[in-house]
Amino acid sequence: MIKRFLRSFRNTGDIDNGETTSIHDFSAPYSPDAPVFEADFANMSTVEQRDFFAENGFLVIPQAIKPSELKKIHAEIVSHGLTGTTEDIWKAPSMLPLIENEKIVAPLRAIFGEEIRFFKGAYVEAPPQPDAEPGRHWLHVDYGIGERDGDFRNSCASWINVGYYLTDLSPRHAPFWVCPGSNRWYHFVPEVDMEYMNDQARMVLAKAGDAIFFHSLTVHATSDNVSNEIRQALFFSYRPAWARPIGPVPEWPQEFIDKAPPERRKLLVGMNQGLEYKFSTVAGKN
Ligand SMILES: O=C(O)CCC(=O)C(=O)O
Repeated sequence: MIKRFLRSFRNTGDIDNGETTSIHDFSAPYSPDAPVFEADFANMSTVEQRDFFAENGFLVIPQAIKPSELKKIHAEIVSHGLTGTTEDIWKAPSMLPLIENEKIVAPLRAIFGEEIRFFKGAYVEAPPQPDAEPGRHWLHVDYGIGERDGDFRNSCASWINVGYYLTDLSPRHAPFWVCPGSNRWYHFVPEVDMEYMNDQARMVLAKAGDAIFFHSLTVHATSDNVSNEIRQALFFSYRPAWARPIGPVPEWPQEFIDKAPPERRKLLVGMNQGLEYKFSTVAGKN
């Protein structure tokens, strides 16, 4: 199984020949009363959110999307035919303001400083498999995924995935799993088997409209959706502006930038720029 995992991530074919697979083919059974991580996320100040994230490598932002906006997003997913896993999401207008959503941008700036960039957005749905037993997928970190295929977007020195959950998670609705504090463990290499950390993994049961931040070096996993409903989520990726990727990445189309309001535009420019850029902000503000 480890060989299959490595091959799927590395995509080199040099480990052995044969069928390709993905991290989603692995499923470690878990009991519905497996440990759930809970904290008073609703009452954290921005500084407390920053400190919680530094300590644990993840953070929940309750109600990052208002119920009225969530309703619109669900309707547009249907009317614009979003399905499976896709980055072709901007035809649905309700997706656009999520980029500069103050509920997530304020804690992102507390964590990374004023100058942040938005570099990727994707819609991901997990179809229902009500007859299956719940299973957690492979523990992994997001740093560097795609690099071997020439997609350098995940290779920034430091970045955060913001999962916007559009469905209530439960032990049967593909809960998010995380190893709290794994962002501060420096001994593992990305893309290797991390299943020995199994006993440290905790479920996080976001509600529809909540966001979960997870750092590119935080060990985490998704899981099977054994409910009767589709599990829908959006993953939006942000980095500090200084942390440019190690290879060339596409810029956002000029038209996309030109049409954006000022708050969004700031987040979309200079995808290939990094430390050489002259930043206007002062570090260590908080
Ligand atoms: O589906 C989820 O909750 C987490 C997704 C995930 O593991 C990832 O984006 O790397």
